[in-house]
Amino acid sequence: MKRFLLPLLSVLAFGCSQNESSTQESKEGVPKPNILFIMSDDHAMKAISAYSKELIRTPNIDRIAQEGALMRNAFVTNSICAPSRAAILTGKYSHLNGLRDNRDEFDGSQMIFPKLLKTAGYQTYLIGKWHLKSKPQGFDFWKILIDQGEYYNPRLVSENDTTVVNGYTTDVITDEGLSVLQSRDKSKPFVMLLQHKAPHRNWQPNIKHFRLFEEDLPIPATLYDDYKGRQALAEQDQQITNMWLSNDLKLTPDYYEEETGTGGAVGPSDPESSYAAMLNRMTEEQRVPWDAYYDSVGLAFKSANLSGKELWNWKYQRYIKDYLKCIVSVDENVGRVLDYLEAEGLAENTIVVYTSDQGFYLGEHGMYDKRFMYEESFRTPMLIKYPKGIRSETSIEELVMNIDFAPTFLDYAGVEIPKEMQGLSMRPLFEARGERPEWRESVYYHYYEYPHGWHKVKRHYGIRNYRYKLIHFYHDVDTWELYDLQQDPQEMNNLIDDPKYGDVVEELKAKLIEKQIELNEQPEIIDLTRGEEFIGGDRL
Ligand code: SGN
Ligand code: CA
Repeated sequence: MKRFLLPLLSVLAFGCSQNESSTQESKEGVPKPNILFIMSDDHAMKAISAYSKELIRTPNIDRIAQEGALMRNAFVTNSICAPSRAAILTGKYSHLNGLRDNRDEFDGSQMIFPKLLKTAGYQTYLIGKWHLKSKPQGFDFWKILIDQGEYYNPRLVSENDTTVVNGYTTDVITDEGLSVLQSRDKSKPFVMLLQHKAPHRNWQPNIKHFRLFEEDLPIPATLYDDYKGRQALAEQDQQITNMWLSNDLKLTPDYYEEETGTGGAVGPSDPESSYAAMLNRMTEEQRVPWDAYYDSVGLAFKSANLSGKELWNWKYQRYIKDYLKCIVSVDENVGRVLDYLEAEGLAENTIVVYTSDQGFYLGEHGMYDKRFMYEESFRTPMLIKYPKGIRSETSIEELVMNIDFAPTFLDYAGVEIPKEMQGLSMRPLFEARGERPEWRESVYYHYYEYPHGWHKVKRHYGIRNYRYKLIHFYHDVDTWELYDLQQDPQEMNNLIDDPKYGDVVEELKAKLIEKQIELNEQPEIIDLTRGEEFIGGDRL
């Protein structure tokens, strides 16, 4: 794959502001940009109004696209938390950075972009969710949640101590980030990873947002999908019907006879105790309004006495409303950070990214969670602004990936992109005028967390180009799926056995092998004709 070497001075075309406080300059005399990488957890594109106005308004997140670029086709390499974070840091796929699923521990000794920026004179900061198990390396300062973290009064760990900070986590993480920026060494450029817990399961909103979204929200067209022709989809355990009344939907046992779902857990689980423990974390001041609100929800639920499809719809509405309320808080806090950059005169020379570790199902195919290579979780939101280098209201259609962040940041910082990075700098896409630069024509995907992970999503890998998607599910199944995304954007019709598409399948299988070879996915042990025997990239 071609890497783009850019005329470094082209950034000058956008002019330089006088009031920048980063004095460190690249060799060419251009001030190195600051980098503020804001990532939330499980934020679906459909829940950002720059992409879709169907569910929510996110004016602050949208500002990033208005003042910069909206990436319309952004994908992850492996749609789950820790693997996605490792891919972003290293610019490499899971099979090369060694972190395939949430059970793995990140090898922190390897090359990651913050380390390279640190060597180039940057101050490097990490605040918020980390989830990589090993201690962060390459940061001048870090303060992180433990594992998934808590929504209220989170424990925050730094090099020297662990503290419990009172407040709502999205606010707390932002407060921490802003206070670090305020006390930074102003003679150096900075890179900060500001990583929210929200809107991850179990979607606990901030008290001040309880009363939002009182009206019911639209039901997705594929909520009642029958999974015909898609075996792996039929065998997953991440259906909204299987959510817990307690820990997901926030009813105390006073309001129901018995739990109605599996929650997608592997092995024994006790959602009622988890919910009780979560409530016990709260202060009296938080708990009183919490109980008042969710008791009213519980009472209404009890008197409605729902079952079947009505119960299903009720679960969907409960879920989506809490999820969106969590996003309102993320959006407000993105606004605080953007305002801070402006007030400090930093906005001009700071690259600001908003993204998520992956997409999420908001009822599509009847599901929540992520993991599948279907569009809703394979895609991720990506908005990038950099007034000096990216024009406002830019819309990019090329297939970009989360492994492209690292090379992009290095490129803008004037740091050489290591050959081992598999992503591409997105800078040529931003600087293109008229003719489009050469770019990848397809994206490769590989998911591994089965059978040991939550939600029973089978292992699979596949390839997607602008028109088609080919997926192979393996391990205890051996099934292939083909989608024509132009005809069937919701991926309801698996065309793998349709003779009309025989040539397309053959061509995509060849491209898939080509991709695996190009990405060093141990092609010599990948046998595409067999499922159970497949061991490429599998350590188990
Ligand atoms: C938790 C969730 C799962 C979720 C995983 C991974 N269960 O285990 O639903 O898939 O995290 O999420 S919960 O009941 O504990 O919330 S990830 O974003 O970290 O990959
Ligand atoms: Ca996640």
